Amino acid sequence: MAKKSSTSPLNAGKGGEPHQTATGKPVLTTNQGLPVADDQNTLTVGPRGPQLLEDFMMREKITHFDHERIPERVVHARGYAAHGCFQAYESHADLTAADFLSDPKKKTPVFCRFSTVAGSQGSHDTARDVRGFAVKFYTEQGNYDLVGNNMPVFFIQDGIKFPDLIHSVKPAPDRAFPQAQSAHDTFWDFVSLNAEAMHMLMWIMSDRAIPRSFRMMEGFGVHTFRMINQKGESKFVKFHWRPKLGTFSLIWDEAVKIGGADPDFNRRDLFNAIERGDYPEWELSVQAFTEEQANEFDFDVLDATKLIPEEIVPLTPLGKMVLDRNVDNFFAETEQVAFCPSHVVPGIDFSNDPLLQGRLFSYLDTQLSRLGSPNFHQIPVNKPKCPFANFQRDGHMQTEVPTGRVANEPNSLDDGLLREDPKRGFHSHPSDEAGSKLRVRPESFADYYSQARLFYRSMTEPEQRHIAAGFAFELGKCEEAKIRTRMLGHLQNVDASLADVVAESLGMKGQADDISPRVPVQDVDASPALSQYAKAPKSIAGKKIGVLVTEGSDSKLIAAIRKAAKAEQAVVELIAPKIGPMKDSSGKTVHPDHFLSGAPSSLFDNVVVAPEKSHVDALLNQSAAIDWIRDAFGHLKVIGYTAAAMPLMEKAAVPTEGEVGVIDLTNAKVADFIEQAKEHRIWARETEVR
Ligand code: HDE
Repeated sequence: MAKKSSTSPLNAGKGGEPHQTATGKPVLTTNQGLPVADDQNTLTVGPRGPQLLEDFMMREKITHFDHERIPERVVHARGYAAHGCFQAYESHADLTAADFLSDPKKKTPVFCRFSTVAGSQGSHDTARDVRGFAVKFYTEQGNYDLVGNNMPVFFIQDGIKFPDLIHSVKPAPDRAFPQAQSAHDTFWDFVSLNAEAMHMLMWIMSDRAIPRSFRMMEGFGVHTFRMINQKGESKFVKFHWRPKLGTFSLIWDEAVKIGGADPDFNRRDLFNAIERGDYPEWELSVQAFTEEQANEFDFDVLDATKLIPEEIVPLTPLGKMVLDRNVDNFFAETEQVAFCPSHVVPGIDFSNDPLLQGRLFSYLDTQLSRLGSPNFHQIPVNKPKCPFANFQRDGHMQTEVPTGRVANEPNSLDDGLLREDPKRGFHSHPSDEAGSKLRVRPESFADYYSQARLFYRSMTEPEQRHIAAGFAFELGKCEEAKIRTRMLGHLQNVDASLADVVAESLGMKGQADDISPRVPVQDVDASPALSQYAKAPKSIAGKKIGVLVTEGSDSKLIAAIRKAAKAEQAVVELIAPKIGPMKDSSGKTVHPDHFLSGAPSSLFDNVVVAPEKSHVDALLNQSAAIDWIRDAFGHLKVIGYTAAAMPLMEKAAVPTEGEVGVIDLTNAKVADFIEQAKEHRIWARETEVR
């Protein structure tokens, strides 16, 4: 549907215009610029004879093809990105010397990549997983990478455990499955032996792990960072991204079905939104707090398994990011972008969070093996947009041509070039550090359950149901009973009612291991800000209404739905039994967006069933049509229907009499449908259908 402007495939050499054919078309050349006369046939001896090794053009082409792939990212392999821009609302110079945050007039280009963690590049978008949320700010003081996730905490407290965590969630090394899933023994064995994972497990079993759209996802820097102003005054900060559209998620059954129907669901959604000019936006905020405040908290801010409830430290909005341009080439940009948490600018510094410190090593290291050269910063997407220069030289794929006799510093031979600037340069915050060399976990990191409890108890009822169902589903996939009983033991420490529901679902009541928390579990006050549904905007902006139509469907109704949706910045797509053009009731030609069997209702946020009467019999015999309606009901969508659709509704066993969110469009106005759709889902229906 979306039109991406076609771009030139040419790599015209510096200053060179491509050769042209007699018809004015650019000429195909080899990588050396040699015009190619025949790209269809290999050089052979006679028309049916052996091929010649001499065919350098064929060898160049095949050799290049053979080397097209680079290692995929060891984690976050599957991702999707876009370009955009960040602008501060006002000067935050009191907080940080970072100039992109201190000048509200400055528009800083950004490149933002979203990703799943566990699956390989070809896995599906809707896997239950953390989503990466990585932003590269091309500031005038150098590139700043904020490499975060869509959840504010992490599984482990120390980077040395990261390879174990990732090995446990990746496919088992002997059998190479399951792909893109945490629902298996190795993962649950590992996390159940690492109680520090409990808080993150709550998030990963929650709806946050199956976002409706990248555009509807929060982002978090996770670690505690520092901000330092020009005067050298420092505060700790936690970064937050808030989507303008609100935070929304899929339902698990929907996510599973979308995984088959459209494995590219999230990336297609982002691409299409940007192509149609519906640019996604996020607000960047920080929770800023002093070291003295940090010392008062009953958790350690250096522990990445803990968050700071907004009720304790509210968010300070800093500015806005808008993504408004899709990449021109996926490999060149999205695949080759190299994020490193160590890419900071003056005014932003690290804390001693041991997980963050581990990351400071890992990302640069991984880029070297992934991109193959310490010159990866020269790849256009990684290149700073401000001037950069130093005496680092040579290496694989050096594409710059550094000039001059001198490549060392200090020097007295090359006066006038490249000197440090203590005023503008980066200074680490001079914090006092002293102590013995140790391999220990701080005692202040020992409370593994209180914030898991805080998260669970801050959820609305549907959110709690989904968390319990998530645990039951995943543990139900574990073959080893000892893993399930161990996890049930942990859940007892988090919340006994949650543990009971999960145990009941698994048929394992009374089988929890007895696990003693290292420190007493606290009953902390709930943090309503953690619930995505409690604060969900009543809006269908950015969402999709799917309308099931046939030949002769009511043109006025379709037009009314389109008009109402447009006013709310939502999208309407028509789904028909045949993809070819058809006529609506006014005789106008309509081009459906989807072919029914390829577009289950799980792809849409809300649906309308609007067939023309004489085509209903044919639909009654199509399971795709009946499943379409039944699933929409099961996925708690608002369903609009016409009188003609009644036999379909009956066959799908969807109640129509007095059922909330099931709306007869012959009696009600489309406006009522839209108003109900703004609720996102009819949660009250959930206990009836599941
Ligand atoms: Fe990463 N992580 N990570 N991670 N991470 C990578 O770097 C690593 C962690 C995150 O779109 C890798 O370029 C270690 C937390 C994102 O390109 C690698 C530890 C958070 C992305 C790596 C962590 C993240 C990565 C793989 C524990 C949220 C994708 C490819 C100390 C704050 C960036 C690459 C993109 C990617 C290591 C933990 C976010 C191997 C060792 C916590 C969004 O370097």
